[in-house]
Amino acid sequence: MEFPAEPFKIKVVEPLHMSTREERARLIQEVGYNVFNLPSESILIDLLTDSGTSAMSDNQWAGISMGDESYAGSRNYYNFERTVRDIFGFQHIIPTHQGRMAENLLFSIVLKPGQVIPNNTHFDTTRANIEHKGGKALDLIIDEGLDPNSEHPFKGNMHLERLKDLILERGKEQIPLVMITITNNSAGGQPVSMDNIRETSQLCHEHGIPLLFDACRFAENCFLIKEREEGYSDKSVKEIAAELFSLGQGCTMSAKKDGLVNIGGFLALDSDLWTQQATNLLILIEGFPTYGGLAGRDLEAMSRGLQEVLNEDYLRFRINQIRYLGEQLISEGIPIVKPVGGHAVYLNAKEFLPHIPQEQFPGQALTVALYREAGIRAVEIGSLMFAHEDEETGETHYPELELVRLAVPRRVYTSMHMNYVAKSIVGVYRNRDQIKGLRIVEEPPFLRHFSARLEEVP
Ligand code: P70
Repeated sequence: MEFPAEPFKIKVVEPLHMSTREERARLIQEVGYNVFNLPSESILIDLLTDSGTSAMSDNQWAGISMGDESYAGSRNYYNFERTVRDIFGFQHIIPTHQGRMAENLLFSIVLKPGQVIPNNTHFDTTRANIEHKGGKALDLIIDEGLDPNSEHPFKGNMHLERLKDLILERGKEQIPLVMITITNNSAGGQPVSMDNIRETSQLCHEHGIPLLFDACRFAENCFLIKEREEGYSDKSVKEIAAELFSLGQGCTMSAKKDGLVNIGGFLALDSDLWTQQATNLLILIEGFPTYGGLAGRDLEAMSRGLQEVLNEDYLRFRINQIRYLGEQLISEGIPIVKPVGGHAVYLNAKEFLPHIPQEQFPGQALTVALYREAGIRAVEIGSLMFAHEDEETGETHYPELELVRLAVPRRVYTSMHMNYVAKSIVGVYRNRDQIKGLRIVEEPPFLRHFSARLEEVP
């Protein structure tokens, strides 16, 4: 196994905070067994998310000092627009403060109640934005994507036959657009192949339905295409991205991931009509079109981050660092989603904790144990995030996958930190039969995982 060396030097450091097991056990109980409620200073290694947690480069920080904070027409907007057009190729670019605002704008203008939006797998905010507007979010991933042990190289792929059946059944009147999430976050950070995107694009084109990308982790997806898909090893990641985006008509983007920034996003569209409608709404709820809820300096950092993320020495390190963590866990017999995907290692909580039934949130129970035993904050991607009641029968529908995601922030932790994480998880695995299930005490009406409170089942 290769030890991935960081292709950067460290210029500024931020101390980590140590705590004892007793302190953590008390705290996690106090916050209702929900790691979103923990103060970050009580955490040693924070793998809650790769979103907004990147370390910016000296070049980005220099850009921050070049902020043009004019209300309209900031030079940073023009730099940002040029960069996004250059990489993504879409006609119109609407900046937003983060990804979910791009989703909110998009679904506010295209979606009518009762309509459906298919995706390989919707992430939580996308699903919630669609449902909040009365639409139905459908996940149409290939079967291999739901099998944690399948080694299929593109487990994020769209199930083309199911998509075709859906289009034939509902028609374009009921499907305002089709989405593809790259990489497929809810199903293990797995990439989508160019071939699959091309076929999806053709199918959509034949039926006059636009195809849009959820592009948060586009550079990682394109790097994995370069590594795994025939015919792409000699192309640059930028060329691969250009080909990929040419197959769709727009994207939503949370630049908090592959934009290498702490805040920022955008909606990019080819359609003049949709752009006009989204811009009108943007001015009402987010900001003027040349800043869209951000400061000029944020746009500059985003523009520079989007260029830097295409650096292939960086991407090789990034993908290999996560693989390095995953392979250490595999070699110790710990059940994870295979192959290791783009931005995170996903523990398979169903196999890790076979004694905890799904209605007692095995993923959340494992997340709690990782924090209590080792000060590591992960996030549950399972029943707490996605289980829901069937509208007609009232029965609870549990997701197929019960995962705990160890999302690695970009350029933040060293490979030594990955060793610590791997060693700690091995320790938790050895004592896994001590881990208890959980039940919900309090929950909000949507996106409950962010704020629910739970207790241990004795
Ligand atoms: C994550 C965060 C955000 C996201 C995403 C995809 C594929 C849109 C968005 C929304 C959310 C999160 C989850 C658990 C813990 C903390 C944060 N994903 N599409 O970590 O983007 O957050 O900018 O509104 O993954 O995966 P935004």
